Parts: sequence; C-alpha cells; structure tokens
Amino acid sequence: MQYYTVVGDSYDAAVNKAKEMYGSDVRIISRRDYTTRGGLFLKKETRCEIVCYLPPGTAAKKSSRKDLKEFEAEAKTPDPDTLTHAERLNTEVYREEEESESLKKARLLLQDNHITPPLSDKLLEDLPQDKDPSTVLPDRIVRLTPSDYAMQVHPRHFVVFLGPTGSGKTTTLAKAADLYAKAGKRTAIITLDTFRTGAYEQIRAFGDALSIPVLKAGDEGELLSATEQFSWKDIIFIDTMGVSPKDQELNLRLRSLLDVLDRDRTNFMLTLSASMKEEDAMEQLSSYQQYTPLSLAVTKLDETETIGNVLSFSYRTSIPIIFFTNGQKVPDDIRKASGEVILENLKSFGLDMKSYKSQIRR
Ligand SMILES: Nc1nc2c(ncn2[C@@H]2O[C@H](COP(=O)(O)OP(=O)(O)OP(=O)(O)O)[C@@H](O)[C@H]2O)c(=O)[nH]1
Ligand SMILES: [Mg+2]
Repeated sequence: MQYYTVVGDSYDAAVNKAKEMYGSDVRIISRRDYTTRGGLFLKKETRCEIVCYLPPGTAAKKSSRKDLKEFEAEAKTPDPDTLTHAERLNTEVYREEEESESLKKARLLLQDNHITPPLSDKLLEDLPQDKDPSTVLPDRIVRLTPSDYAMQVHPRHFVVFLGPTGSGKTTTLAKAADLYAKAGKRTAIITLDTFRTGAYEQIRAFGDALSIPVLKAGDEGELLSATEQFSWKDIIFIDTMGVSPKDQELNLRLRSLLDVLDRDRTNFMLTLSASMKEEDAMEQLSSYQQYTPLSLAVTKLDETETIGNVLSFSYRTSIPIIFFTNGQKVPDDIRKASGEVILENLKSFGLDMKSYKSQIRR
C-alpha cells in the first residue's frame, strides 16, 4: 500500500489538502503536531503532518500535472512495514526531538486519563507553549465535554433508560427519579422488564422505599394504560431490560413497546459503565441508534480510575452526559454531570480541587 505524508498549518488544513490531492477516500493513520524552529527573523509556526493512504479498491483522484509534482514531492513516506528496526528508531528519535516539552507532557496527561482522538486532538490544538499543560487542559476538557443543562433540569415527560445488561439502568433510574422528586417534580416509574425474574420486585422495592409509584407493562396496551394513569406526572421514568444486540426477538419486542411513546416527549438515556472501553461504547450506541439516545448516564465511577474513555465517547458522539453514579447506594450515589465532577475525576493533573472549583464558570 502507498502511504502519503501531507503537511498543513493545522490538522484540518492537512486533511483538506490530502483530500484535495488524493480524493475523499483517503484514510489518516497518524498525525504529528510540531512547531517550526524559527530563527532570527522567522516566527515559530505550528504545523500538522499527517500520514494517509488510500484503501485498496479506491481510485486515487486524477491529478493534474501540477498536482502530480506536488504529489511526488510529498509522497516520500515509506511503508512503515518495509522499514528496518534502525530506520524506525531513527524516525522516532527525530520525532521526539521535534515535539516540545509541553506537548509531550500534554500527550502523557491525556494518555494517563485515556482521552483519545478526536477529543485529544482538539485538546492539543494550539496548545500554548509557554504554559504548563496541566493548568490549561482541565479547563479545556470541561469546556469540550458536551453538556445539556436544559435537559438535565427539565427532562422530557418520558425518560427511557437503555443500555447493556448490568450497566446500572434500574439503580440509576431509581436514583434519578428520587433526585427529581426531591427537586419538586412529580415522578413515576414504569418497567418494561417483565421477562427477568425479580426485575419488577427490584424496581418496586426501590419505588416503595422512595415513595415513587411503579407500574409494569408487558405489552403495548399495558404501556399505554400505564402512561395514561401517570399522565399527570411531570416525569415518567421507563426501565428496560438489557438486550443483547444479537437477540433479534427481544429487540423487536422492545422496539414495538417503545414505539408507543411520543418521540418528541421522550429522552432516551443510554446507560454505560465508566469502565467501558470507548469502542465498546460505540458498539452499544450503534445497537441503540434506532432510538437516537439524547443523553448518557455514566455509572460505576467508583470502579474506575479514569473517565477519559467516556468523555472521549461523549465528545465523539456529541451526546451529553447527564448523570454520573458512584456507588451502589440508592438513592445517594448519584451526581448530576458538571464541570466539577469531571475535574474531580481527572488524574495526574495535580489539581487543588478546592481552588480550581472556585475558578470554573460552571
Ligand atoms: N459500584 C457500583 N455499582 C453499581 C453502580 N450502579 C449500579 N451498580 C450495581 O450494578 C449492578 C447492576 O445494576 P442494575 O441497576 O440492576 O443494572 P441493570 O442495567 O438494570 O441490569 P439489567 O436490568 O440486568 O440489565 C447492581 O449490583 C448495582 O448495585 C455504581 O455506580 N457503582
Ligand atoms: Mg435492570
């Protein structure tokens, strides 16, 4: 396979240039940000170098003669598989030298927190060279993490908890229902999980303890009647069964049940464990894509060291996190998502949380 190196003033500029030169099918395999050396009369400038290739079977864009020259000049990157060990080391050493200390530190901090592209790329964009990244990045992370305060404060009439088995849907739903009840909203719970033994009893026990009414609905008719009984409530929380994407029959059942709800009045909340890898979260999202999840509940913060994977997922999908949960206790172990919770869960930044919290704007 042929690899091409393209340099631009920024990542976007390099990608656009690559597309212009080689066609829109180009795939990017790596990027490197660096600052030109500068000199007596030369300003230091930031550059982004990307290495890309065309997947087999895609035709390279037809180049004009002028493009061809540029193409030849730029297409100097060897196939990494053909490099000797010494050549690879050489390349890496060269790259190490080019990267500034602060960029290196910033990359390590993001890696430590499992923050991945495209969020990590955005965070590193135009990073000031004269400032310690551990003071610049936390603020950027908070700002770039999608949020939806309107949805958090005034949820839609139906809030449906979706997510993989055991991710914490039922417990989080009970905690959230209590949170809004305490804030003065009239809340109720309907469970669609009538298949699993003990599922209704579990949510019913939470409802009884929190004084929130619970109904179960095993078919469309029962769901309709339950929503009518609770129509005077402000928020109706709907619990679902964890469904494997492979279980087509159960997926169809869930789909036809949820079709009863008025979509415009429904917020589908995807519940994911904080320790879930980003790729697995993407897979979960694609299996629930038909419902267009509008928000995330991130559970089990207490069981993980870092939250970068879920922040990266939220950024990549533009789905805001509404809740974090941090323990098994119902209803206590829940936090509304906020800059503060994000900051508390970043590691290696050496943050003095108290003074930092007082500085942030949200
Ligand atoms: N440590 C910890 N455990 C949690 C948290 N949230 C939920 N759990 C536990 O995770 C387990 C599964 O929680 P459930 O709420 O039953 O999960 P679910 O998604 O409803 O599971 P299914 O209905 O079987 O799909 C229970 O033991 C919960 O106590 C959390 O924030 N931290
Ligand atoms: Mg459940």
